[in-house]
Amino acid sequence: MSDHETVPADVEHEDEIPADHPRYADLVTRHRIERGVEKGITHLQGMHAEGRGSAFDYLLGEETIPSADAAERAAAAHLLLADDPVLSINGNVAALVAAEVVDLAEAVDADLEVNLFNRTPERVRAIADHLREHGAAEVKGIEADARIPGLDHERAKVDADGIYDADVVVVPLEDGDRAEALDEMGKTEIVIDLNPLSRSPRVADVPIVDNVIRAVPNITAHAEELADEDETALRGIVDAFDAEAALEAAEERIRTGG
Ligand code: PTJ
Repeated sequence: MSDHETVPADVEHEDEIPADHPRYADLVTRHRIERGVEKGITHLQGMHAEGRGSAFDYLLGEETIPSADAAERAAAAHLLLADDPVLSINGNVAALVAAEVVDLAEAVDADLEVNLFNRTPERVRAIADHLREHGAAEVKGIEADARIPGLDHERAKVDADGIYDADVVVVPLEDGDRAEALDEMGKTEIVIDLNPLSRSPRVADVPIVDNVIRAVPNITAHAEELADEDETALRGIVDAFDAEAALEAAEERIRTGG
């Protein structure tokens, strides 16, 4: 006999998943991704991405490790210092943390921009509507009137007054090509990715090896706590962060559990 309730065979709403289930967080995540696919927000490939991510998360202990928390604090400091920060939103991010990215955008005065690997006008619209349903006042990325140089796929399509002009960009679940191209453009990149060996966190100024579900609200919490700090204090946090050490700590945790 298990000591928790069983999960219904067909979950209509995530409230039906018993909160005391040992795999609760993972079940909620899977459910949100499935719903995202059904609503036309998430690409089918987003399910593969989530599967890969959850394997890394399992090995991390499904918690925000200290080096990730430090990265999230450094990310908050970068965003507060930025002139034109942008949060890049894809189909997985919209399905998993729509309300949370809207909160973060408000906390650091950033724009939200839809940017998709598998871009179609229908998905761009569905994601923008979904973000608005969760409180976003304005969503960029629909016009896509500029291109990231050196990229020949759909992720090159950006707004001239959005990602193209941004000084700091948060790119969760990014593909390596665009991460490198944004780096080439001289932008400060904050990448959220559970795989520390992936190319995107490796080119990031701030690699956050954590689940986007925990990372986004934690960046917001740090931003709220740091909101009254002056520029010197924020610069101190940014300068003290060591990206290489953060990647090494995450890899160590995944490989050895330590
Ligand atoms: O919505 P689109 O069309 O832009 O497509 C989005 C996906 C995610 C399908 C696309 O960007 C893609 O195929 O990405 P990859 O190459 O599979 O990379 C996704 C990375 O995110 C992998 O390194 C995963 O380990 C990681 N990942 C998956 N789920 C999470 C995650 N990282 C943080 N939190 C997660 N929940």
